Amino acid sequence: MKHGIIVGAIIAVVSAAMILWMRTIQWMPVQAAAEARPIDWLFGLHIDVITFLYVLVNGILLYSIFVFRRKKGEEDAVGANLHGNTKLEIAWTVIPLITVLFFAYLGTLVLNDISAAAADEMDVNVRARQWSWSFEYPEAGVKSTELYLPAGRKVKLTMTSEDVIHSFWVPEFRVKMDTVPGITTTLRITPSEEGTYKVRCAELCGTAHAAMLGTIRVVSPEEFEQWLQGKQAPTSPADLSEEELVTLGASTAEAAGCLACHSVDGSKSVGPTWKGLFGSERTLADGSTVVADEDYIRESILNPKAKTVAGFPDIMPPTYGDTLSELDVEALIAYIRSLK
Ligand code: HEC
Ligand SMILES: [Cu+2]
Repeated sequence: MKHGIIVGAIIAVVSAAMILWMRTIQWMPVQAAAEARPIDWLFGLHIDVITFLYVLVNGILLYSIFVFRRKKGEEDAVGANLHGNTKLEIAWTVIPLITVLFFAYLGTLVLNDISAAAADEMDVNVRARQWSWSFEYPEAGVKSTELYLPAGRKVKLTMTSEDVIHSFWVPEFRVKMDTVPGITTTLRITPSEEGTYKVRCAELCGTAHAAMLGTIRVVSPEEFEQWLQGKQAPTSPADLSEEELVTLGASTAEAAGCLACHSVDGSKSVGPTWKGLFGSERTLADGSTVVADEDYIRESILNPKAKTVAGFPDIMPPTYGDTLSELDVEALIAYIRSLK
């Protein structure tokens, strides 16, 4: 009994001190979304409980090691033989069970809170692929490789993947959601701090997984509107000059993720460089050769399985026929043609 009171008092004092100390530690990056607050609150509560448990286990352990150690003259003594303690076992089963269930309940409340819909939320579609992100604002008809978001407005991200499972993760927003081929998943974010952040792929997805970063810019609502208007692309094909087509092709190549695998400066990458590609003679995997004219490049984009360049793996995504418009393809060809 005496020991129980002493060790109980030590644990109470030390765990209170450690919990206060732990609360001064900044574990997380800045909170840049409204969703970060309830998540961090719950995380902090976990840390409090974990700290208490750590002190409880180690406090009793250290107290026993020092207070009940073998003393001089006790060399031949034999310790008492104990056969379990039913009350103790019930206590250390029931108390943790209640604690865990309580945290599950809190977790459900927080999850419901952060995934709730808002009346004025903005829709953004997210596509992940090896190894890039692209974003589409369906109401405005705008596509982008950078995710621009107005501060203070809830966005609903509807996500999918074109190849393997990826995961959309922005540490500053705290939230994370897998993108899965064949189905759509949703995630809601209410950015609160203007600034630039990175979306990181959090699901190992192949060679360039670690480089699968996308830029997120949280800006004021006015700046967002301006950006959106500036991005509104021409929808009618063919009435662009060659120069405008090349510029559009360069941004399409970025937006469609081509540049994750193709360089434009002659350097080696996952796929062949585009520099000097147009008009050159290509050797294919089966040993035959073909001249890289417009039709060959169009086929390479829309049906990459048809011909494979010698020395490269046949891994170019076969989905561009579904996602690129005719204008996109024309612009890409013009861009590749311009890279002499
Ligand atoms: C995941 C990597 C990857 C992505 C993304 C990718 N490609 Fe490719 N691409 C390749 C590889 C690898 C080859 C060579 C093997 C083959 O021919 O299939 C290739 C071949 C090509 C060729 C033929 C090149 C040559 O040297 O003859 C063209 C043209 C091309 N890609 C255009 C594109 C365009 C345009 C996009 C974006 C819309 C794109 N690729 C996206 C990997 C990729
Ligand atoms: Cu990925």
